[in-house]
Amino acid sequence: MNTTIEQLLNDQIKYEAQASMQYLAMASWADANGFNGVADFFYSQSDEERVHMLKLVKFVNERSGNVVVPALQKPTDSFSGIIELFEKFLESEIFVTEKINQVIYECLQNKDYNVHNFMQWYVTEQLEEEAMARTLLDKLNIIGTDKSGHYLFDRDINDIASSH
Ligand code: OFO
Repeated sequence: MNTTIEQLLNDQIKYEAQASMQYLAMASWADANGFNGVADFFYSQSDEERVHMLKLVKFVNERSGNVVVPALQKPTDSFSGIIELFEKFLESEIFVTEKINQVIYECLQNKDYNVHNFMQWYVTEQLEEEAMARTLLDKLNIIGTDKSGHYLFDRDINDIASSH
């Protein structure tokens, strides 16, 4: 495997791991602040990002590349409210999409169609996740700071997410 691509895939392992830990911190904050639906949503997002990370680890190993399990930054764990949680969620997904696009770009430059093909799964996944993050943030922006609206959002979030 080309060393640039190998490095980018290792970077991507780190971004997926970082997203997993960030969503875990968000789930835990929501749990501690009485938003049980939001907590379940982020616990499961955290699990999904870990799966994304593992898929990359296994792929790099299958291709006889060298996986470097990364050190991570401490995630943000204090938030002003659930709107900030979802702003952060969208921001994180946009960041990951940009990084995936960078991997795709390098694959094309290096004519590595195998990795390019593998990365298509991430492209599709990111489209869905970004769309879901935007939908949820749009709903919250409509609700604004209304507490009963936040109560209903928390109650309904997993239905909204699963029907997305
Ligand atoms: Fe949603 O970040 Fe993984 O791919």
